[in-house]
Amino acid sequence: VGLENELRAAIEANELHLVYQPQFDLGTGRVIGLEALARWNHPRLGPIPPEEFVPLAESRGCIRALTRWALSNACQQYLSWRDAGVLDADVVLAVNVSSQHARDEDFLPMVQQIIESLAMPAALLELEFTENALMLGPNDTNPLVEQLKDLGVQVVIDDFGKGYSSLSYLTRLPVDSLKIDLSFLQGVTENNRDRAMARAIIALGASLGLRVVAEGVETDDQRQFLVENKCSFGQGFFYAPGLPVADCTRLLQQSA
Ligand code: G
Ligand code: G
Ligand code: MN
Ligand code: NA
Repeated sequence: VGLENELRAAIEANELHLVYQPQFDLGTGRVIGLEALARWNHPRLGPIPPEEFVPLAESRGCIRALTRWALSNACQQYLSWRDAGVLDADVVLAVNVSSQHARDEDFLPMVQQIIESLAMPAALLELEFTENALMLGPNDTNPLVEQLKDLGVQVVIDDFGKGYSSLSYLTRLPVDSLKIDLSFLQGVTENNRDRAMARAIIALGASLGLRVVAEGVETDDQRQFLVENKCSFGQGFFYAPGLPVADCTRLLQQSA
């Protein structure tokens, strides 16, 4: 009767759903991406946050089921938006991936099977990993990144700056983009140190040729700071939180 059994059943019963947080070009306001975020509305307990049910799935052996569900669901929704003509051709779909999959031999074939069976354009799919997941030892990077690149999908480092890994691994990982952890943006309009740190991370990503996305853009001042410092992309409550499908459709129609 534990929550873990309920989670497995909930995945099968479609009790979970995805919301989509749009990512924007901070200069033009154009939508450039959509990040799928899982939600569980428990019939008795109410909403259970992913910070609770993702670790539960990880410890109870149902993380593959959760990831398979999230990835295929998100791709299907993305393709239906494309078919409806509400997405520009270069809008990407971002899906969060548990760090457990960084060492999971079944993960790569699972991704391949899902994108092939749904005819999802691989280049428009971004998989987000935390930096700790991609770092094996001080000198070893995860071969999964190369394998995913060979499949044609984009690999993104999520929550960048929050982990414990050394910066040198970044130069060895063929990732496509960095998402700056939202903690770095929090103080940029008040505090010189936070500003210096945020600028350094943006410059680091840019100098490595990576696409840099700021997370947690909550104010127009933060947006302006980013634009002035050449961070072109961001997401956050200033624009929109994770939106249910109907609300996201409306936003996409309005910005099309
Ligand atoms: O959406 P929210 O800010 O509540 O997300 C909280 C955390 O849960 C974030 O770290 C996010 O990456 C993670 N998360 C959300 N959806 C998924 C998912 O489908 N799979 C995994 N592995 N993590 C997710
Ligand atoms: O770890 P990841 O980046 O995947 O987590 C995304 C989480 O960040 C989502 O749960 C979302 O609710 C949250 N989030 C998105 N935008 C903002 C924001 O502007 N401010 C804050 N505090 N949280 C945000
Ligand atoms: Mn994320
Ligand atoms: Na993040």
